[in-house]
Amino acid sequence: MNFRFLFVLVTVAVSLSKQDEQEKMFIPSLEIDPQSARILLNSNDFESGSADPWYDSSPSTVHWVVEDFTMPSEVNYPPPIPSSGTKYLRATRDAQLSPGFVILRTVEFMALPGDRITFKFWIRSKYTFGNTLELILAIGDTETTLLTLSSYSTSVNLEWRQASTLIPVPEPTVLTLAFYASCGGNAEDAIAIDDIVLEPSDEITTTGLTTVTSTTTVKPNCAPYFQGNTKVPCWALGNKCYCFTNSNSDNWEQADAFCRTGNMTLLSVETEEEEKLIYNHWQVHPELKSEKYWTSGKFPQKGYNRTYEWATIEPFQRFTYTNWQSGKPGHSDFGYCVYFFMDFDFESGFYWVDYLCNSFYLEYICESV
Ligand SMILES: [Ca+2]
Ligand SMILES: [Ca+2]
Repeated sequence: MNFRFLFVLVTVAVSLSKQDEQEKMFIPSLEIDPQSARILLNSNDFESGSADPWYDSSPSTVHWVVEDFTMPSEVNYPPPIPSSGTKYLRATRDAQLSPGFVILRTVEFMALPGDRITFKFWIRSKYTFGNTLELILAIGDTETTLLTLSSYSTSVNLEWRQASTLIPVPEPTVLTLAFYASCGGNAEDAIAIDDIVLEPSDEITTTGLTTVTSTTTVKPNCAPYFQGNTKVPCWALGNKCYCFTNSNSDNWEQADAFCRTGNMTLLSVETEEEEKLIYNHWQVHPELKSEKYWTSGKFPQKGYNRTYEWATIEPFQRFTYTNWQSGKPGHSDFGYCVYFFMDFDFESGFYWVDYLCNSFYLEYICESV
């Protein structure tokens, strides 16, 4: 059912801080309560021509405008073809292509633990990093940056990309989301957004507001965060739960111990299918900021015919599938562990590297047992 037409509702003021004075004129005239606003955020592909429930609150001459691919405002540099439909939001400049700051906001809505925001974006600039695009979470006057996508701003970016992030709230919270962007004054400079979707966690439904989706795959029990730690988000992929650290930088022993505190173990890559699942997931989650993650792979201290094994639950299993970097492993000695490398530029893909277990500065992935 499309709930967008419930927009007729209701009351509740959108709060404005003084510095938002300039933006007042752009606040939508229909104001709604946070519970109803949540449903409006389910999905917007902009094909209706309306930006609701998102609204432009840009302080400069650049504004978010719904554009049709068949009638681009800047004909010399049209966006890449949308994967579906023809409309999207574009940071649209005046006839002189004056640069400026652009803001796209939601009304206040009720976010629930496990909520995820996913969207497509295209950002391009004459000079690398010339344009910026960030997704911001605002609770009252406190703002947190959820995603920074400015690194995709290059002259050669001709792709719609997908980004996705959890909304890190430990309990139901009224908040707003905003895209902050700056668009330069060169002809090549462009920013566009499409298909913004708010997905609730599978485990959480709001009575009377959300329809429960039925699913044929059996999903593992997977909380949105590792032990409630909002810095370690988790996802159900295939039939396992995986949690990714983002700022721990522990050595292998510490990483192994960390996962075990949540009744998990470090990642074991038993099949190519599992490996691709992890890599594909990592690719569309730019908030996962590391290229190197410890796995449970380790060279044993004792035993006959020693070889690398997955050090999870004893008896440890030898590798049956491998994806070593060319020339690796360089060491077959106790004291070496295995990290999973995924290339930020997506050029060299992903592979495994043997590395001193007592090295720091690596992140890691925990896997359900
Ligand atoms: Ca669209
Ligand atoms: Ca596994």
